Amino acid sequence: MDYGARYKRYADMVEEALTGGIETLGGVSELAGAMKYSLLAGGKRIRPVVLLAFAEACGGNLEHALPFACGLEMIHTCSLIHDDMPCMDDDDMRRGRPTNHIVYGDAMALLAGDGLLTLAFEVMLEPGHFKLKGGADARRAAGAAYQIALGTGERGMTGGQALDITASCENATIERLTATDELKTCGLFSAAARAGCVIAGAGGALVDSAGRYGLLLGLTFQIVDDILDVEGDPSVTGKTAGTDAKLNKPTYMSMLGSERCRARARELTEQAANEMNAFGSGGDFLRELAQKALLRVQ
Ligand code: GRG
Repeated sequence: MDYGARYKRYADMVEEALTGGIETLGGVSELAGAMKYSLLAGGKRIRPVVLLAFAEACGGNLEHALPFACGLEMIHTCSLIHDDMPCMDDDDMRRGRPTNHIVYGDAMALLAGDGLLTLAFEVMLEPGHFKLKGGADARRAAGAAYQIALGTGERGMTGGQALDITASCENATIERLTATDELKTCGLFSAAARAGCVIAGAGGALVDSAGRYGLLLGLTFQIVDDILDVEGDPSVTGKTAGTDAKLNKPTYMSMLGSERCRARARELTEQAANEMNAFGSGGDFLRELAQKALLRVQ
């Protein structure tokens, strides 16, 4: 199967599972509507694709991995909803449609994020509640959920976001920016890679290589995101352009400029691809995925 077909196969599995499972909600219908609005708004589904690909590269079962892939996408969606709110980046477009708080109001958007964050752990630990088969060994499942919690919280994405909101062009250094993104954006990419290995029962050295791959891919991804914020076409990115400059936020673009950003992203992509050597030919898809992350700005 070629790269594109394989990406689509993983992304379709996730899309179908999210679409079927979200219908199990509805006890509080406005909240369920707000959660569904953002979760099923499209998106590349790259984090769950990475998780499923690592599970397969380690010889794991995709049905066992799917609840974790879905959970990760719910957490990512929560982070987008909260990131767009007026108290954070104050954005009005996301995934090609008005942001959650524009449609549902701030309070309901906050709760939609909370609902998705907690639903993620419910689905990972009790897949049947979300119409998924699951079936993973309980110790592996706890280990994968732990990796995802780690990448999400203060030691991961949430910690990175806290550094991000206190950053300004006045106190910016490239080291501080990198340290921020290693948590904020790389937290979930690393968690995806590590959790995919853990659910498949892979051991220490592979999990560590996967974690480094996730970190390098996450940094590449953030640099590309920064370039697109300046140069991207909103009809393609689905987001308003120029948000970072409006907020006077330090970014790779503001600090390095377009050419050096591209060179840095190419270097990181090479390093990420090298981490996949530990997985032999099982790592081919993920090697290509790292290279494709760059294509969005080439
Ligand atoms: C969820 C516990 C919890 C906390 C949230 C608000 C926040 C804390 C973190 C913000 C993290 C954030 C939005 C980082 C930016 C990462 C990024 C480059 C997002 C864009 O991801 P894509 O391009 O988007 O994968 P799609 O729409 O394709 O899914």
